[in-house]
Amino acid sequence: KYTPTAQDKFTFGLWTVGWQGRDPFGEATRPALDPVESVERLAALGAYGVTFHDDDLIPFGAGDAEREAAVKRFRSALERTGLTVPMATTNLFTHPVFKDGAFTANDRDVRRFALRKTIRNIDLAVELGATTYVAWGGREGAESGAAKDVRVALDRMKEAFDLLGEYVTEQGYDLRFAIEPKPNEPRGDILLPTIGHALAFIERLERPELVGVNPETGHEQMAGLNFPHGIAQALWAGKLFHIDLNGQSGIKYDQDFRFGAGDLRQAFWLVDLLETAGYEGPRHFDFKPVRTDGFDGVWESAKNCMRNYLILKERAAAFRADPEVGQALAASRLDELARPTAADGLRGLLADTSAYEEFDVQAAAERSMAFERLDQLAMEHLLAVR
Ligand code: 3MF
Ligand code: MG
Ligand code: MG
Ligand code: MG
Repeated sequence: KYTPTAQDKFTFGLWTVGWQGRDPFGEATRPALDPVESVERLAALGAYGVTFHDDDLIPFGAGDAEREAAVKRFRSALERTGLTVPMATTNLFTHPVFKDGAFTANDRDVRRFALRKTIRNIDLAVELGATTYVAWGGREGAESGAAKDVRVALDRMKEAFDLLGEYVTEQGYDLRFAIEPKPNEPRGDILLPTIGHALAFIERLERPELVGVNPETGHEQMAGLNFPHGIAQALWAGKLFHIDLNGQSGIKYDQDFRFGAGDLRQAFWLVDLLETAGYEGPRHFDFKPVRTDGFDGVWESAKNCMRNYLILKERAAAFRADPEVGQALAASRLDELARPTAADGLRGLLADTSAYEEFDVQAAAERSMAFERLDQLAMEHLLAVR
């Protein structure tokens, strides 16, 4: 019943199941995974696709022969399994050369290298069929005040996306960019820290239509924000190009739990939103299998990212289909929210004495919104007791 199919469009980063468990305090607890094995196992679990950073597939600094061999093996695994590559991205954070960032590093030569590294992987991404290119500015930030002139750094960030937009346009690529916001970690503070910052930035670019967002559950929640609300605003702006699903318990380090762990209620509302708002992109998991577990836990958690999504999809659909929920929604006047406030225009509003002069403020203030009943119904559907 909760078995995924290709229609569900579940995708995983190679770096997720491939995470070896290295953290700031401890060494790897698992050996490296061959990308070919990841492709095969994810396909067997019912995934639709895989995504990668250039360095997940081709070791940083590899020569042309090594690069070609790695791509060839990967491509044949994709062909064998039918897995797709809807998205790819660049690692601009692991190598020490990126210690002060990439597109906004103070050093100009590092910025030029970062752009060339990105463009090189864009070519590969397009060859493999990707239509979305994610950009997470992991090291674009600072730990101290004078170290980064943020306004100037944003000029450089804009310059980078303008150049990348020019490149894909000139090449005639069918590829759009998705900026992934994150408030902090690994930098003390990262530029474009939330969905809202990224949306505002995109509008300043030369080709805003080519750039959207790739929000991650845990990243918004690290800032104490409501993830479904952020996703709703991205959808409203027509900018939800991609999404990173995972789990996070409150304002802490980036926990990257499997989807469904962490804030379960936000996960429920998120699935309800994605499934009803017409989002058609991949359901991409960016999680880290806990470092306490061996490969048993890696494949168990990958399977359960998808299973939890499908369980929540069923629970959200049951909530929406319940006639009592329909009544509760009406009692809470969601239908009224959907009505324009002044279809009669400004003139109508100003002429309407019932809107102000004769408005019964007291009566309106006393009306219950009846939200408690509505939320309890949601909770009981989530807990499957209805
Ligand atoms: C870090 C992340 C990144 C991005 C990845 C894809 C390593 O917190 O979420 O994962 O998702 O770089 O752009
Ligand atoms: Mg992350
Ligand atoms: Mg995360
Ligand atoms: Mg991510």
